[in-house]
Amino acid sequence: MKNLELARIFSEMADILEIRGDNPFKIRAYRRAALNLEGLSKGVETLSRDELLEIPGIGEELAAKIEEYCTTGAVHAHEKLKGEIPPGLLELLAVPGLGPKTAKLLHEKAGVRSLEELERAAASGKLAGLPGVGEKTVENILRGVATVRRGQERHPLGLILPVAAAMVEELRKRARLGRISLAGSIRRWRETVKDIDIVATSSEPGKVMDAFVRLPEVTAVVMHGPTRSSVTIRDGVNVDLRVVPEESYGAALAYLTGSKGHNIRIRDLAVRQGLKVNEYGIFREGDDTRLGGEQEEDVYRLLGLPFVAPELREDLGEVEAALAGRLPQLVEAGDIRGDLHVHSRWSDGAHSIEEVADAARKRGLSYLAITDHSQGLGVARGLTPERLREQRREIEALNRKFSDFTILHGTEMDIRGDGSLDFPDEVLAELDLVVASIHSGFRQPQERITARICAAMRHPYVDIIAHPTGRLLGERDPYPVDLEEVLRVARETGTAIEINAYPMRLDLTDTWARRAKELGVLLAVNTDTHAVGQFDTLAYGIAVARRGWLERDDILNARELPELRAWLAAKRARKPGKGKGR
Ligand code: DGT
Ligand code: CA
Ligand code: ZN
Repeated sequence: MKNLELARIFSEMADILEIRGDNPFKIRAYRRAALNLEGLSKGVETLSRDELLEIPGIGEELAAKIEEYCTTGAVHAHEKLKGEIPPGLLELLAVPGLGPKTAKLLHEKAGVRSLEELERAAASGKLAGLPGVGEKTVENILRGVATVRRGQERHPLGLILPVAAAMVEELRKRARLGRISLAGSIRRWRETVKDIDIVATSSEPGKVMDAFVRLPEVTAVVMHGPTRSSVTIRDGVNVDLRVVPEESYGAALAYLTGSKGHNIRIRDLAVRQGLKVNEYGIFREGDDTRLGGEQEEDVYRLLGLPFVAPELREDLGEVEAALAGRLPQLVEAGDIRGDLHVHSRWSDGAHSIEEVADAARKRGLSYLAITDHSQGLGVARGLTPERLREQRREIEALNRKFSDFTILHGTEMDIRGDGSLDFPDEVLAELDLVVASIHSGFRQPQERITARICAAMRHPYVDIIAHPTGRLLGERDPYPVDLEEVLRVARETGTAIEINAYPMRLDLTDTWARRAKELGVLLAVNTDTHAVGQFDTLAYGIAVARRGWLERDDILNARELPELRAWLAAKRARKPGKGKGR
């Protein structure tokens, strides 16, 4: 499917011609051709010369360029044009409000050849005074450059998914939609995403496009086409929407969900079976008979594969596993029975134990562990052994009130800087469950931090290691820790490792979760809730587990309470260094 690639080439040619101040008719012709290629429902590579000429805006000259691209993979005139301007000049066009005319001016009058030079020139006052460039324009340029920079970064899924879901909901209200879904890395639940991809069906694609570019979140319209549009929302995040025919929806959803690597594997597999899979459907090679594509399941079924969950589609062995009938039965949010890392007002949480328990019960959980911070963590109002005993009495009283819910009494015990534990054994012995984690000494060398965590795991009372790398996405790098060694000792000591569901943490990562399973280490998916709304972040932790190929049996808190209690009792009874990890 070469339509979009060609559209990009033609629109880039128009940009370059405009920067050079070329013939406006020629420029408009390229833009028009690009737009029409975007909206085309058939691949240009399948069209004859006569059929190409039927596309609005495509004459002999452009048709020849299309054919040239289909056979050689490049358009000579495009390559030639690109060679005639400084390569950095095109990236200026990504700045909102900065068109080819201004780019030309900036280049000729201020010698600007790249985004970086633009920023420097604007900041140094070099731009003010250029014809038509006032103080306001300079301000806008600087703000625009910052937006582009941010747009080039990846964004934590936890910040983007809620916005994306809200846009989908709003669009549903404002336009007549058939089916609609998020696609791309968001649908695969990658921990960070570059942009938001949406695919939909509608009998009125034009009206959907109009509604889309007018959504309240939109700060700039990058492209407004008949079936595809692209906008920028706050922080420079890009949102792409495609409306496809009903019969292509499943194929388009599969294509746009990706990943690119997964798509390539699927396409190769199809070719070997005499089939063709693209964003329009699944076809028989040769006579192009349509075999399916309305449902995403069609893609996999027609290749003889079981459905592959979006979270697995990273070309990390899922195609081989599907072929061999060995895909994992992935854990689901509904499998989780309880949460083993929860804070209350007793330390740094916002709600009482009762409020927290009510919220958990309303979400269908049957138990939770209150794990407030330990005494050493003054900033988080950590509990002394005396306060911990008081807390136990409150929990016992609450448990007497419930018939269908149980509160376990735990702690999130600090592993101190010197590797010692924050509570003595006799205090830990009174608790149902001990979560241990690091809150200080992040700058210690890797051996030291690894040794602290491993020493804690060798302690018979420690059940779970929480947020094992301490990272905060986009804010704080992980502390140096040898996770392979941590997992090895977790296996040896039968300690569970946490997948922290808080979307800015999400440590363990998906790849390490998968490694943990490989090594036979049990995982716990916990929300680390500090306010009751945070229970809803469980989905992010489950996504990490699923991306790590985990099944229900790999998750400690997917067990019913009696099995969990049995596991906890067995953990305490273990002789150090003996036995199986799970
Ligand atoms: P991101 O946006 O970097 O977080 O990750 P994705 O996977 O959402 O990537 P994106 O937005 O560039 O593209 C969305 C999907 O479109 C991608 O997952 C697969 C499909 N796609 C994009 N480019 C290609 C391509 O060149 N070949 C194939 N086969 N698929 C592609
Ligand atoms: Ca994307
Ligand atoms: Zn915590």
